[in-house]
Amino acid sequence: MTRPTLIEHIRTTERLHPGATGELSRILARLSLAGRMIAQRLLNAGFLGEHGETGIVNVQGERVQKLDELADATFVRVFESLGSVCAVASEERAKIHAFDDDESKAGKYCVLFDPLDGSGNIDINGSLGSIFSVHQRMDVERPVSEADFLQRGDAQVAAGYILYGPSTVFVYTAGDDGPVNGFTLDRSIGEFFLTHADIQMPAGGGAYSVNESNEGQWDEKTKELVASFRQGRAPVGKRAARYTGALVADFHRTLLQGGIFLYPGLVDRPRGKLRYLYEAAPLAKIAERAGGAASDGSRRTLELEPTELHERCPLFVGSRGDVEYAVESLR
Ligand code: AFP
Repeated sequence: MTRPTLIEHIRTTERLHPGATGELSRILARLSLAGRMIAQRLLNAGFLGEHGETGIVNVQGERVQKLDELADATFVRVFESLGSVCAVASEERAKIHAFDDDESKAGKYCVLFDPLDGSGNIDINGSLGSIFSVHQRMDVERPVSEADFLQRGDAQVAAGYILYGPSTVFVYTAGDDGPVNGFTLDRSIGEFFLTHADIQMPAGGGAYSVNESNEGQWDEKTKELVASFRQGRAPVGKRAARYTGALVADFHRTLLQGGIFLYPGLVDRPRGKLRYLYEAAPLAKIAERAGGAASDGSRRTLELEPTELHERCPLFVGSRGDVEYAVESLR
Protein backbone atom coordinates (compact mmCIF):
# COMPACT_ATOMS: atom_id res chain seq x y z
CA MET A 1 0.00 0.00 0.00
CA THR A 2 1.28 3.46 -0.84
CA ARG A 3 1.96 5.59 2.19
CA PRO A 4 -0.01 8.85 2.51
CA THR A 5 1.86 11.93 1.37
CA LEU A 6 2.24 14.86 3.76
CA ILE A 7 -0.33 16.89 1.84
CA GLU A 8 -2.87 14.02 1.84
CA HIS A 9 -2.30 13.58 5.56
CA ILE A 10 -2.80 17.31 6.25
CA ARG A 11 -6.06 17.33 4.22
CA THR A 12 -7.35 14.17 5.96
CA THR A 13 -6.64 15.73 9.34
CA GLU A 14 -8.35 18.95 8.28
CA ARG A 15 -11.54 17.03 7.41
CA LEU A 16 -11.65 15.74 11.01
CA HIS A 17 -12.14 19.35 12.16
CA PRO A 18 -15.43 20.51 10.63
CA GLY A 19 -14.85 24.23 11.40
CA ALA A 20 -11.41 24.26 9.75
CA THR A 21 -10.93 26.92 7.05
CA GLY A 22 -7.96 25.18 5.43
CA GLU A 23 -5.64 28.07 6.27
CA LEU A 24 -3.47 26.12 8.70
CA SER A 25 -3.26 23.31 6.14
CA ARG A 26 -1.96 25.76 3.55
CA ILE A 27 0.62 27.08 6.03
CA LEU A 28 1.86 23.55 6.75
CA ALA A 29 2.02 22.86 3.02
CA ARG A 30 4.12 26.00 2.53
CA LEU A 31 6.43 24.98 5.39
CA SER A 32 6.99 21.67 3.66
CA LEU A 33 7.67 23.55 0.41
CA ALA A 34 10.34 25.63 2.19
CA GLY A 35 11.81 22.38 3.53
CA ARG A 36 12.02 20.86 0.05
CA MET A 37 13.56 24.02 -1.40
CA ILE A 38 16.19 24.24 1.34
CA ALA A 39 16.99 20.52 1.17
CA GLN A 40 17.60 20.87 -2.57
CA ARG A 41 19.77 23.95 -2.05
CA LEU A 42 21.88 22.16 0.57
CA LEU A 43 22.61 19.32 -1.84
CA ASN A 44 24.49 21.53 -4.28
CA ALA A 45 25.62 24.39 -2.07
CA GLY A 46 29.17 23.05 -1.66
CA PHE A 47 30.05 23.47 -5.32
CA LEU A 48 27.86 26.48 -6.10
CA GLY A 49 29.95 28.68 -3.79
CA GLU A 50 27.16 28.90 -1.23
CA HIS A 51 29.19 27.72 1.77
CA GLY A 52 30.93 30.19 4.06
CA GLU A 53 30.06 33.43 5.79
CA THR A 54 28.31 36.53 4.49
CA GLY A 55 30.44 38.84 6.62
CA ILE A 56 27.32 39.97 8.50
CA VAL A 57 26.75 39.48 12.25
CA ASN A 58 23.09 38.85 13.12
CA VAL A 59 20.89 40.10 15.95
CA GLN A 60 22.20 37.21 18.12
CA GLY A 61 25.79 38.39 17.63
CA GLU A 62 26.47 35.32 15.47
CA ARG A 63 28.26 35.35 12.11
CA VAL A 64 25.69 34.79 9.38
CA GLN A 65 26.45 32.03 6.87
CA LYS A 66 25.35 32.38 3.24
CA LEU A 67 23.00 29.43 3.73
CA ASP A 68 21.46 31.03 6.84
CA GLU A 69 20.52 33.95 4.62
CA LEU A 70 19.23 31.74 1.80
CA ALA A 71 17.13 29.63 4.16
CA ASP A 72 15.69 32.73 5.81
CA ALA A 73 14.77 34.24 2.42
CA THR A 74 13.14 30.94 1.40
CA PHE A 75 10.87 30.87 4.46
CA VAL A 76 9.85 34.50 3.95
CA ARG A 77 9.17 33.92 0.23
CA VAL A 78 6.84 30.96 0.75
CA PHE A 79 4.56 33.06 2.96
CA GLU A 80 4.50 36.17 0.75
CA SER A 81 0.98 36.68 -0.60
CA LEU A 82 -0.32 33.47 0.94
CA GLY A 83 -2.93 35.62 2.64
CA SER A 84 -3.30 33.68 5.89
CA VAL A 85 0.03 34.78 7.37
CA CYS A 86 0.19 38.44 8.42
CA ALA A 87 3.83 38.39 9.50
CA VAL A 88 6.80 36.17 10.24
CA ALA A 89 9.63 36.28 12.78
CA SER A 90 12.98 34.68 12.13
CA GLU A 91 15.92 33.94 14.35
CA GLU A 92 17.98 35.74 11.72
CA ARG A 93 16.00 39.01 11.83
CA ALA A 94 15.99 41.72 14.50
CA LYS A 95 12.30 42.54 13.94
CA ILE A 96 9.17 40.85 12.67
CA HIS A 97 8.54 40.99 8.92
CA ALA A 98 4.95 42.02 8.15
CA PHE A 99 3.48 41.39 4.69
CA ASP A 100 1.84 44.43 3.16
CA ASP A 101 -0.74 43.14 0.70
CA ASP A 102 -4.36 43.57 1.87
CA GLU A 103 -5.12 39.86 2.22
CA SER A 104 -2.01 39.20 4.32
CA LYS A 105 -2.68 42.26 6.48
CA ALA A 106 -5.91 40.56 7.52
CA GLY A 107 -4.23 37.17 7.97
CA LYS A 108 -4.84 35.53 11.33
CA TYR A 109 -1.60 33.58 11.67
CA CYS A 110 1.96 34.45 12.68
CA VAL A 111 4.79 32.07 11.75
CA LEU A 112 8.14 31.89 13.52
CA PHE A 113 11.19 29.98 12.36
CA ASP A 114 14.82 29.21 12.92
CA PRO A 115 15.57 28.88 9.20
CA LEU A 116 18.85 26.95 9.45
CA ASP A 117 19.63 25.50 12.83
CA GLY A 118 23.11 24.13 13.51
CA SER A 119 24.74 26.22 10.81
CA GLY A 120 28.14 25.41 12.34
CA ASN A 121 27.66 22.04 10.60
CA ILE A 122 27.43 23.50 7.08
CA ASP A 123 31.10 23.29 6.21
CA ILE A 124 31.51 19.74 7.57
CA ASN A 125 28.50 18.25 5.74
CA GLY A 126 26.84 17.56 9.09
CA SER A 127 23.13 17.48 9.87
CA LEU A 128 21.16 20.72 9.82
CA GLY A 129 17.57 21.62 10.53
CA SER A 130 14.79 24.19 10.40
CA ILE A 131 12.36 24.71 13.28
CA PHE A 132 8.93 26.35 12.97
CA SER A 133 6.08 27.48 15.17
CA VAL A 134 2.63 28.82 14.23
CA HIS A 135 0.61 31.14 16.45
CA GLN A 136 -2.77 32.71 16.01
CA ARG A 137 -2.61 36.50 15.96
CA MET A 138 -3.92 38.00 19.22
CA ASP A 139 -6.18 40.65 17.69
CA VAL A 140 -6.95 40.84 13.95
CA GLU A 141 -8.53 44.29 14.40
CA ARG A 142 -5.15 45.85 15.22
CA PRO A 143 -2.16 46.00 12.86
CA VAL A 144 0.14 43.06 13.58
CA SER A 145 2.95 43.86 16.01
CA GLU A 146 5.67 42.10 17.97
CA ALA A 147 3.15 41.55 20.79
CA ASP A 148 1.35 39.01 18.57
CA PHE A 149 4.50 36.87 18.61
CA LEU A 150 5.20 37.06 22.35
CA GLN A 151 2.97 34.15 23.29
CA ARG A 152 3.46 31.19 25.58
CA GLY A 153 4.47 27.91 24.03
CA ASP A 154 1.16 26.30 24.96
CA ALA A 155 -0.61 28.75 22.64
CA GLN A 156 1.14 27.35 19.53
CA VAL A 157 -1.37 26.01 17.02
CA ALA A 158 1.31 24.00 15.25
CA ALA A 159 5.00 23.29 15.69
CA GLY A 160 7.59 21.18 13.98
CA TYR A 161 10.97 20.85 12.36
CA ILE A 162 12.69 19.70 9.22
CA LEU A 163 15.86 17.64 9.60
CA TYR A 164 18.33 17.73 6.71
CA GLY A 165 20.36 14.58 7.33
CA PRO A 166 21.08 11.62 5.06
CA SER A 167 17.37 11.98 4.32
CA THR A 168 15.10 14.97 4.85
CA VAL A 169 12.42 14.47 7.49
CA PHE A 170 9.44 16.74 8.27
CA VAL A 171 8.01 16.28 11.78
CA TYR A 172 5.02 18.25 13.07
CA THR A 173 2.10 18.37 15.44
CA ALA A 174 -0.99 20.60 15.18
CA GLY A 175 -3.80 21.56 17.54
CA ASP A 176 -3.88 20.97 21.29
CA ASP A 177 -4.14 17.23 21.06
CA GLY A 178 -2.71 16.29 17.66
CA PRO A 179 -0.23 13.43 17.34
CA VAL A 180 3.39 13.87 16.27
CA ASN A 181 3.91 12.52 12.78
CA GLY A 182 7.09 12.28 10.71
CA PHE A 183 7.40 12.30 6.91
CA THR A 184 10.44 11.42 4.82
CA LEU A 185 11.24 13.17 1.54
CA ASP A 186 11.46 11.03 -1.58
CA ARG A 187 13.96 13.24 -3.39
CA SER A 188 13.36 11.65 -6.77
CA ILE A 189 9.80 13.03 -6.90
CA GLY A 190 9.98 15.83 -4.30
CA GLU A 191 7.25 14.37 -2.10
CA PHE A 192 7.13 13.74 1.67
CA PHE A 193 5.60 10.39 2.69
CA LEU A 194 4.38 9.37 6.14
CA THR A 195 7.09 7.18 7.67
CA HIS A 196 6.73 7.80 11.41
CA ALA A 197 3.08 7.79 12.48
CA ASP A 198 2.10 8.93 15.98
CA ILE A 199 5.62 9.07 17.36
CA GLN A 200 5.93 8.22 21.06
CA MET A 201 9.14 9.12 22.84
CA PRO A 202 10.52 6.05 24.65
CA ALA A 203 10.22 6.44 28.41
CA GLY A 204 13.75 5.34 29.24
CA GLY A 205 17.15 4.64 27.74
CA GLY A 206 18.63 6.74 24.98
CA ALA A 207 21.59 9.07 25.20
CA TYR A 208 22.28 12.24 27.17
CA SER A 209 23.10 15.13 24.91
CA VAL A 210 24.92 18.23 26.14
CA ASN A 211 27.96 20.31 25.24
CA GLU A 212 30.21 19.08 28.04
CA SER A 213 32.91 21.63 27.19
CA ASN A 214 30.66 24.14 29.00
CA GLU A 215 31.14 22.33 32.32
CA GLY A 216 33.32 25.12 33.74
CA GLN A 217 30.33 27.47 33.16
CA TRP A 218 27.75 25.34 35.01
CA ASP A 219 26.66 25.62 38.62
CA GLU A 220 27.41 22.74 41.00
CA LYS A 221 23.98 21.09 40.68
CA THR A 222 24.20 21.03 36.87
CA LYS A 223 27.72 19.55 37.05
CA GLU A 224 26.45 16.82 39.37
CA LEU A 225 23.40 16.15 37.16
CA VAL A 226 25.51 15.63 34.03
CA ALA A 227 28.05 13.54 35.98
CA SER A 228 25.21 11.29 37.12
CA PHE A 229 24.20 10.71 33.49
CA ARG A 230 27.80 10.11 32.46
CA GLN A 231 28.55 7.72 35.31
CA GLY A 232 25.29 5.78 35.14
CA ARG A 233 23.98 7.05 38.49
CA ALA A 234 20.80 8.54 37.00
CA PRO A 235 17.67 6.34 37.38
CA VAL A 236 17.88 4.93 33.86
CA GLY A 237 21.52 3.91 34.29
CA LYS A 238 24.49 4.15 31.96
CA ARG A 239 23.91 5.75 28.60
CA ALA A 240 25.92 7.10 25.71
CA ALA A 241 26.84 10.75 25.22
CA ARG A 242 25.75 12.13 21.83
CA TYR A 243 26.03 15.75 20.67
CA THR A 244 26.01 16.96 17.07
CA GLY A 245 25.91 20.75 17.54
CA ALA A 246 22.58 20.83 15.66
CA LEU A 247 19.64 20.91 18.02
CA VAL A 248 17.23 19.44 15.45
CA ALA A 249 19.44 16.38 14.95
CA ASP A 250 19.97 15.89 18.69
CA PHE A 251 16.28 16.38 19.36
CA HIS A 252 15.21 14.00 16.59
CA ARG A 253 17.39 11.24 18.04
CA THR A 254 15.97 11.93 21.50
CA LEU A 255 12.42 11.84 20.13
CA LEU A 256 12.93 8.46 18.47
CA GLN A 257 15.22 6.76 21.00
CA GLY A 258 14.50 8.55 24.28
CA GLY A 259 17.01 10.19 26.61
CA ILE A 260 17.60 13.85 27.30
CA PHE A 261 18.96 16.91 25.52
CA LEU A 262 20.07 19.75 27.76
CA TYR A 263 21.41 23.24 27.25
CA PRO A 264 21.59 24.61 30.81
CA GLY A 265 22.21 28.18 31.86
CA LEU A 266 25.86 29.26 32.08
CA VAL A 267 27.53 31.39 34.75
CA ASP A 268 27.88 34.35 32.41
CA ARG A 269 24.69 33.50 30.43
CA PRO A 270 22.11 32.30 32.96
CA ARG A 271 19.54 31.81 30.21
CA GLY A 272 21.84 29.60 28.16
CA LYS A 273 21.99 29.83 24.39
CA LEU A 274 18.76 28.55 22.89
CA ARG A 275 15.95 30.84 21.85
CA TYR A 276 12.55 30.37 23.45
CA LEU A 277 10.30 31.21 20.49
CA TYR A 278 12.33 29.66 17.67
CA GLU A 279 13.80 26.58 19.35
CA ALA A 280 12.66 25.68 22.88
CA ALA A 281 8.90 26.25 22.61
CA PRO A 282 8.28 24.36 19.32
CA LEU A 283 10.43 21.39 20.38
CA ALA A 284 8.77 21.37 23.81
CA LYS A 285 5.37 21.08 22.14
CA ILE A 286 6.57 18.17 20.00
CA ALA A 287 8.16 16.49 23.05
CA GLU A 288 5.01 16.78 25.17
CA ARG A 289 2.69 15.59 22.40
CA ALA A 290 4.97 12.54 22.01
CA GLY A 291 4.74 11.74 25.73
CA GLY A 292 7.99 13.46 26.74
CA ALA A 293 8.59 16.64 28.71
CA ALA A 294 10.46 19.94 28.55
CA SER A 295 11.54 22.35 31.28
CA ASP A 296 13.81 25.31 31.84
CA GLY A 297 15.08 23.54 34.96
CA SER A 298 12.16 24.51 37.18
CA ARG A 299 9.18 25.48 35.00
CA ARG A 300 7.40 23.73 32.15
CA THR A 301 8.82 25.24 28.94
CA LEU A 302 5.36 25.64 27.38
CA GLU A 303 4.25 27.88 30.28
CA LEU A 304 7.10 30.39 30.03
CA GLU A 305 5.99 33.90 29.04
CA PRO A 306 8.39 35.50 26.57
CA THR A 307 8.88 39.25 26.78
CA GLU A 308 11.32 39.60 23.88
CA LEU A 309 11.43 38.14 20.39
CA HIS A 310 14.92 36.68 20.80
CA GLU A 311 14.68 35.70 24.46
CA ARG A 312 16.74 32.70 25.51
CA CYS A 313 15.98 30.02 28.07
CA PRO A 314 17.70 26.95 29.51
CA LEU A 315 16.30 23.76 27.97
CA PHE A 316 15.95 20.24 29.39
CA VAL A 317 13.92 18.17 26.93
CA GLY A 318 13.39 14.48 26.37
CA SER A 319 11.90 11.42 28.04
CA ARG A 320 9.57 12.43 30.85
CA GLY A 321 11.48 10.49 33.55
CA ASP A 322 14.80 12.04 32.56
CA VAL A 323 13.42 15.58 32.52
CA GLU A 324 11.69 15.07 35.89
CA TYR A 325 14.94 13.67 37.29
CA ALA A 326 16.82 16.73 35.99
CA VAL A 327 14.30 19.16 37.53
CA GLU A 328 14.42 17.27 40.85
CA SER A 329 18.24 17.27 40.85
CA LEU A 330 18.40 21.01 40.17
CA ARG A 331 15.91 21.94 42.92
P1 AFP B 1 23.89 27.78 15.20
O1 AFP B 1 22.67 27.66 14.33
O2 AFP B 1 24.31 29.18 15.40
O3 AFP B 1 24.97 26.90 14.75
O4 AFP B 1 23.47 27.30 16.65
C1 AFP B 1 23.04 26.02 16.82
C2 AFP B 1 22.41 25.89 18.17
O5 AFP B 1 21.51 26.92 18.41
C3 AFP B 1 21.73 24.54 18.32
O6 AFP B 1 21.36 23.97 17.10
C4 AFP B 1 22.76 23.68 19.02
O7 AFP B 1 22.19 22.69 19.83
C5 AFP B 1 23.52 24.68 19.84
O8 AFP B 1 23.40 25.93 19.17
C6 AFP B 1 24.97 24.32 19.94
O9 AFP B 1 25.59 25.28 20.70
P2 AFP B 1 27.06 25.01 21.30
O10 AFP B 1 27.99 25.09 20.14
O11 AFP B 1 27.25 26.12 22.28
O12 AFP B 1 27.04 23.67 21.96
